[in-house]
Amino acid sequence: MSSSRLRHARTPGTVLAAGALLGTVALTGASPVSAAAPAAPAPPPADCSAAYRIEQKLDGGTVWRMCWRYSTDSGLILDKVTYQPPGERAPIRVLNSAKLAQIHVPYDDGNAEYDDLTGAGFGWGLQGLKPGECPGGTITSVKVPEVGKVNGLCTTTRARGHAYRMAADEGGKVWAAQGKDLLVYTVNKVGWYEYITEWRFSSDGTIGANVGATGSLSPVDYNATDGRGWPIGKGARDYATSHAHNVFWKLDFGLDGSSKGRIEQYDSKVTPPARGGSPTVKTTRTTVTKELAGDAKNMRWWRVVSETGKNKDGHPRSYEIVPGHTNTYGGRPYTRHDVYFTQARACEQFASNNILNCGQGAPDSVDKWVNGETLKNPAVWVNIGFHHVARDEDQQPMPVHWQGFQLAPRDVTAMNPLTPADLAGQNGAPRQGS
Ligand SMILES: [Cu+2]
Repeated sequence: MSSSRLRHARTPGTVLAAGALLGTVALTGASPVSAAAPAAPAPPPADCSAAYRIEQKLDGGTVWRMCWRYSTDSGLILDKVTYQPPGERAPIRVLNSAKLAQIHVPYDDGNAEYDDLTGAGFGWGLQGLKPGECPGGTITSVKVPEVGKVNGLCTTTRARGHAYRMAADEGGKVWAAQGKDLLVYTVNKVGWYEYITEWRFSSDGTIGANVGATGSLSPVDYNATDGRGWPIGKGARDYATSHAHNVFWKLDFGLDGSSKGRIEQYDSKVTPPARGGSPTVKTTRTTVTKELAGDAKNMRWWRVVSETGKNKDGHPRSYEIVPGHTNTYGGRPYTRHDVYFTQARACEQFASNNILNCGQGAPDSVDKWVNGETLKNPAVWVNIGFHHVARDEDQQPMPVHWQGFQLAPRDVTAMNPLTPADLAGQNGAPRQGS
């Protein structure tokens, strides 16, 4: 944002914070009927002490478990994320680790460019939250090096509307359920901007990762009379400089407890009818065997497939990457692509301005790490960009602008994990006629 922005020495390494015990959040409202499950053995506790454990039972009986930690380089980090839908005897590991991997903010006039995580003090800017900012939830104290304890981690639940609805063919019965999400979030202030880092875990197995930008426009960037900004004050005055927020996340999948995974890319080609008739669509699967810088495209998607775990239908478990709206920023090699799959290396943690030591002369951005290695333990990098052309409404404070993506379960369970007991037999082609 400006040279007056907080600058900190590069401080690699992660510091565990001491926090208050996180209780599970009380649930209100009726839960839908869940599929009858045999009495399951008590799951092993997550591999972290109680102070860093998050566990939440949601509608239908789905339980999410994870460990959290806090780093002044990355902010909030979630580890050992497991999903246990009703009917599963044990938690299913989804992610070994998930976190932000950079927020790159270049201004349109070329006069400023920031790496908010590793170059502008994101992690030190953790904000304290009042109970009203974490409705119905628990605020946990986070120890931030050089800053002290901050009541900065919110864990709560939020209604998301219908989980499903289905009317019976006859008899008027309706199966319907209302869903609830577990939300885990922090707010970090960088200069005048404030970023809400939000993780959302749904009872149907979906994970949402979003960053919400709010706070204030940079007060030193109101000089865009060169056509690269927007007038925010009265008349033709106070042109706020346009800029981009390129947000990167890094995901280390651990499906069914293994960091080995296979990446698949799917593309569908639509052929309009030559004469009469109907359009047809052909979908092809490409296994991504080597590191890839991938570009989002209409009717293209990727999934991370477990090499070990299968659901009860015998299908390999996987998670699909579902990007939200993005402005792909062509200005830097690392912002040019929407997703990167790299063979995991411990020193490769930030999409740009990587502050860890990968050896003498080693490149420090994710695009360079895509160099032909065979993908066996893929690290998944998601880049969602927002080109911010300011508007009058951005004062004051700036309304929250969200950008992010989802991870959707694909064959993790053999059926809808929330299937009511009386529909549990409807797996596969339905019975025809009567
Ligand atoms: Cu902005």
